[in-house]
Amino acid sequence: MSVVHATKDEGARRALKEKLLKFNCRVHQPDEPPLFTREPNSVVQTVHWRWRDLEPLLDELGRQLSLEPGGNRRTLRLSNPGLPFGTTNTFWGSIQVILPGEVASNHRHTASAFRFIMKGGGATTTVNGERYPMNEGDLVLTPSMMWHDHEYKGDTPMIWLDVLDISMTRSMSAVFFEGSKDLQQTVDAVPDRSYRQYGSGLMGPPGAPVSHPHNPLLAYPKDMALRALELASGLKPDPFDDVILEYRNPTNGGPAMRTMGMRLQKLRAGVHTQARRHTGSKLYYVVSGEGRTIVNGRPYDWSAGDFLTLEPWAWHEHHNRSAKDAVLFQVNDFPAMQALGYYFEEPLTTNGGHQQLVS
Ligand code: GTQ
Ligand code: FE2
Repeated sequence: MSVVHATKDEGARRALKEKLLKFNCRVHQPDEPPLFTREPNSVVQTVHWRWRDLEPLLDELGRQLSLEPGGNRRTLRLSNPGLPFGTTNTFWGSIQVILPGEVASNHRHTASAFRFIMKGGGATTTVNGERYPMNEGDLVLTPSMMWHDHEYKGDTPMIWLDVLDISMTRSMSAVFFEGSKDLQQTVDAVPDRSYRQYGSGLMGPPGAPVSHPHNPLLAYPKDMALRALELASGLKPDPFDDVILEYRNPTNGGPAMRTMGMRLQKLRAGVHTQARRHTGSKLYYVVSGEGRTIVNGRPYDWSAGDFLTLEPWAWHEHHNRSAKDAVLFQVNDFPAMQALGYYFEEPLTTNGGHQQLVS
C-alpha cells in the first residue's frame, strides 16, 4: 500500500505519527509492515509434531499432572510458534490424557469442540445429557454451549484429540465459560438419542425440519466412517486428496460443525496427489500408515500418530511412497471461511501439478 501522507521530512513524519497516536489515529507509515498484502501472509507456521516426541511427553503429563480438584482437564496443546496461543489462527488442537477412574467435570463454553479418539477406549462423554462411547477412531461433537463431562473407568491411560475453535471465539471476544456445581450431568433415559435418530445418515425422524443449521447428530463412530471411506475408494479419486469424505450434518448435507470441518482421507499406497493451496487452516492427524506431505517445497515425512498443521495459502501435495494405504483425519476452518466468503483455492498448474523441492 502506498504512503498516504506527503510529508517528506523524516523528523516531521515521526512528529506527525506521534501526534496522531495521541488521538488514537494513524496514517500508514513507510516503516510499518504492509497490511493489504497481495496474497495471504500469515504468522501461522507449518508445524510437524511427531508421535515419537509426543508419546513420552503425554506419558510424563499423565504421571506429573493431577486433575484439578473438581476434575478439570489434563491437555497437551499443539502450540504454533508463530502464535501467542493456538494451533492455527482459528482453532487449537490439544491432546487430552485421562487416567483410570477420572472424571473431567461438567462445564460449557461458547467455543465449539469435538473429540477424535487417538488411543484406547472405554471412556464416555456426556453432551447435554446424552452419553456417547469414546473408542479409538470415533468422533464426538460438543457444539457451542452444550454441557459436557467425560468419564473413564478403564485400566490404562487413554488419549484423544480435542479441537476447539477458541482462537476464533477469542478474536471475536465471544468467549463465555460456565462451570457446574455438579461434577457430572444426569444422563438422559435415552442416553444416545441423536445417534438413534440420525446416526444412519440416511434415515431420520419424519416431520423434523428439513435443514437444521445446528447439527442434531453428536457422534460419528469409527466403523461407520471407515465403511464409508471403503465405499468411496471405488470412486474416481480426487486429484488433490485421493479418497476423502467429509463428516456431514445429516439434515442438510453440510459440514458437521458450523465453524470447523472434519474429514477422513485415505491416501492409497503409491499415490502422489496434485498440489493446491487454499485460504484457511488445517490440521492433519495420521490415523494409520505413513507418507509425505510437501508444503511450500519442503517434505514432511509422517507416520501414525503424527500431526501436521499447514500455514494458510501454502502449496501442499501428498505422496504415499509406502506399500500400504495411509489414513488421515483432518480438521479445517473451511465452514467458517466459506460462511464469510473468504475461502479461496488454487491448483498448481506448472510442472505437472507437483512442487519442486527446495533444498
Ligand atoms: O474436554 O472440555 O482440550 O474445555 C480444552 C478445553 C478440552 C474439554 C480441551 C476443554 C476441553
Ligand atoms: Fe470443554
